[in-house]
Amino acid sequence: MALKEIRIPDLGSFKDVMVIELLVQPGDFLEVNTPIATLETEKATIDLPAPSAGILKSLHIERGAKVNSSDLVGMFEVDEAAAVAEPAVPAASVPPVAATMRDAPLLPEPVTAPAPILGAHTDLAPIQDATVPRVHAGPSVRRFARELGVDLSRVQGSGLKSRITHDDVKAWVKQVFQGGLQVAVPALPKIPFVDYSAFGAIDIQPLSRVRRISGSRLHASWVNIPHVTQFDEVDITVLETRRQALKAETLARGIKLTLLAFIVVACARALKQFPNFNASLDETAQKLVLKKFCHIGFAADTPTGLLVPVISDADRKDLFTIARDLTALSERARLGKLSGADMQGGCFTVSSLGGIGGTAFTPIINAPEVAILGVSRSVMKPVWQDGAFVPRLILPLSLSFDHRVIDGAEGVRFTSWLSETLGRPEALV
Ligand code: CAO
Repeated sequence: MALKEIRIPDLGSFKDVMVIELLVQPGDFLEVNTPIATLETEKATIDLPAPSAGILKSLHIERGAKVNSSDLVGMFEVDEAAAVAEPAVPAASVPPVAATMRDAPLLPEPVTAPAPILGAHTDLAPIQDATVPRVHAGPSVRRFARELGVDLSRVQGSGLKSRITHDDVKAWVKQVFQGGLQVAVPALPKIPFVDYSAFGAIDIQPLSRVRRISGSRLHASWVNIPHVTQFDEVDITVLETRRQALKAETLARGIKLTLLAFIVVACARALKQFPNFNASLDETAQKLVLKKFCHIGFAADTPTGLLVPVISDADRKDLFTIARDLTALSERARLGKLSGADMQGGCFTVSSLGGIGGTAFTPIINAPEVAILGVSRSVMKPVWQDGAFVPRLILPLSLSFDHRVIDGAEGVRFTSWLSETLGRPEALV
């Protein structure tokens, strides 16, 4: 047995190279090429391999230390007889560390370049290119992860500068085996609860069931769907004149002909023209589900909270049938008498706040639908026509859509088409 020094190999022009991970400890038996530590320059990370087999007696470097060529790494005990009998590595096959580092690609930020390790397996699964630039781990950690089939992009690094260490990989695997690992989704920051009773009198009310359910659905839609809202204005002067003219007659038939009925008819036709608006995104299969039916939901403000009853087959019903459905469903919603079936299968939603007020708003998509039309209060506005300002009744529209499915151009084509259609109400009656 002989005590031998392990020293940092020639690092070429690299100075003060950081030790980012220690992979062994005194007392460990090292095979030839066992990685002892991972070093990092601004260009690459590389493992420092054991020059021959033996027992590590002492370590003279620590994590975070800066090292240079020929610095003492540690002492290890070598069985010289065995080493002579079985020369582990032909000296010529050991590249100087500096050469490997020079070969590493020059990339911004601390980047891990896969460096060759002597004796490394050649039958390992290739590293997924897409994950390489994103994870920070030394070559031996990468090799270890590949041997275990661990996707390093899912492992949280606890090492220096968030490097992934061997222990992180082991802990991840352990978690998987214990069944405690959920898909790593970055948690949303929590809003801290403030106890307002410390500042004055308060009242506490439990959330209604409807509010709890709609709240979590709205939240899911808001955080999962990239919303875009397109605003537009529609001249409904002619439509409103027509509606007023029909009102008495329809009332006599027990039908309340509201503006919303015209809008639902126009939307049903728009969905035929723009089938992407009558779709749902199957994210898992990366497919679009296009519906050949047309059920339109409308937001109803009820004492217990927001409900969305659905008018089935709106594309096959005339204006008056839709007006009747709207009245009946709104009434049932307010009385809390909607059945589950009354609120299912919607393809598109209209949210009208026009009876209350407002100039515009950004409605949240009723997922898994891909678009929702917000309607605000119509107002008389001066519009420039044929060389003069004329009073016109203008209805503001706010169309929110899922940008993964619908592009901005298609969004504005949809609102323009709606605008034109509502401007010519004869076609809707
Ligand atoms: N501009 C101006 N006035 C309007 C209007 C508009 N866009 N829409 C309705 N009005 C006025 C009309 O004067 C109407 O009366 P007439 O039809 O007799 O003229 C009056 O408001 C009442 O309308 P309504 O509310 O009875 O009927 P509706 O069809 O417009 O709406 C319903 C029905 C159920 C959609 C509505 O009552 C409702 O609940 N709206 C709230 C929706 C909501 O909360 N959306 C937000 C969801 S996201 O938080």
